[in-house]
Amino acid sequence: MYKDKTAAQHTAPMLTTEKGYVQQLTYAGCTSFMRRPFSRNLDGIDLAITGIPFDCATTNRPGTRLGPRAVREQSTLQAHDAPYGWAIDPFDELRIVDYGDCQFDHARVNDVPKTIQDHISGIIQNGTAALSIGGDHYVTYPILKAHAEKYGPLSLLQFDAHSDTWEDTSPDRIDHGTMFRHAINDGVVIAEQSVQVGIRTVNDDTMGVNIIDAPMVHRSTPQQTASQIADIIGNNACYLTFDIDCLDPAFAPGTGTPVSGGLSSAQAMDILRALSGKLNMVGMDVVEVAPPYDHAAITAIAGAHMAVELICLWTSCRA
Ligand SMILES: [Mn+2]
Repeated sequence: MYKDKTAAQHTAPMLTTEKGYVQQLTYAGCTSFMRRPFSRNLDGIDLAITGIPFDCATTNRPGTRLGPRAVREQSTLQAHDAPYGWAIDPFDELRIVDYGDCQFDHARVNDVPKTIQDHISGIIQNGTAALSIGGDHYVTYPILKAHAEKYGPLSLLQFDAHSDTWEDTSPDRIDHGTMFRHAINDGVVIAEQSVQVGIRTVNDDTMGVNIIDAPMVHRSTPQQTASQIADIIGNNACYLTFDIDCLDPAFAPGTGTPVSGGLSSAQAMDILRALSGKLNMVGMDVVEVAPPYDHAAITAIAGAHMAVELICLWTSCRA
């Protein structure tokens, strides 16, 4: 429901970094994430949303370079009211901006990982947290490195159909199916204190990561899954990555490598809500939304919702 605002508040919505909701027509305006102001001034900012429009590490269908723009657009559907199902309201309680996208030279692919890492380091160095919107899942690797530099070795909480720890011939390869193998070998991620949720593809070498696969999720209540996750991660600094292909293709068809048998949006949201206040979350992302294969923006809507859920979870976990 629209909150009643004065004409002045309606006409100058992008010019403030104050707390609270920004009122614009759902179908109009330039679409920042959740109508947050675009800003690169992070003084006093709690959370910055940033897009990482890179999809050159994709093994199957490309297109996630268009993900940040699509997720921003669909987030306007939620930009008027408090998120449902949470006791807290990040958009009313915190200062949150849209930091815009990571800029890189598309023709110098080998330079992109370092550019992404520096981009994220620049956001988080002075106490602002980052939520990144992909991009293919490779982007999480340099983002993890930036967070590990600040917080030390991380627990990875990964919602995904795929482990992304497959064999690789070299740590220099830029591949969205092998980067967590390298992150574990680098010491960026602690395998034993990490957990992958929703897995439904074969990889015999788990690298020691805990796996709650999709059938296990379906046989459990969301509260049981959440308490397993919380037990594994404990109080370690935790980075949450949400590959939209964790959701079943019925809920997220617009992605590079969809796999049947996945979670529903409702299951994922229930698990995230059941984790409220239970993690030491330091950063987060939503990746692999690929608009070229989407229908009626189903996947971008799911991506925007998951991003808001992650923000709520992160807020609930702040000391
Ligand atoms: Mn995946």
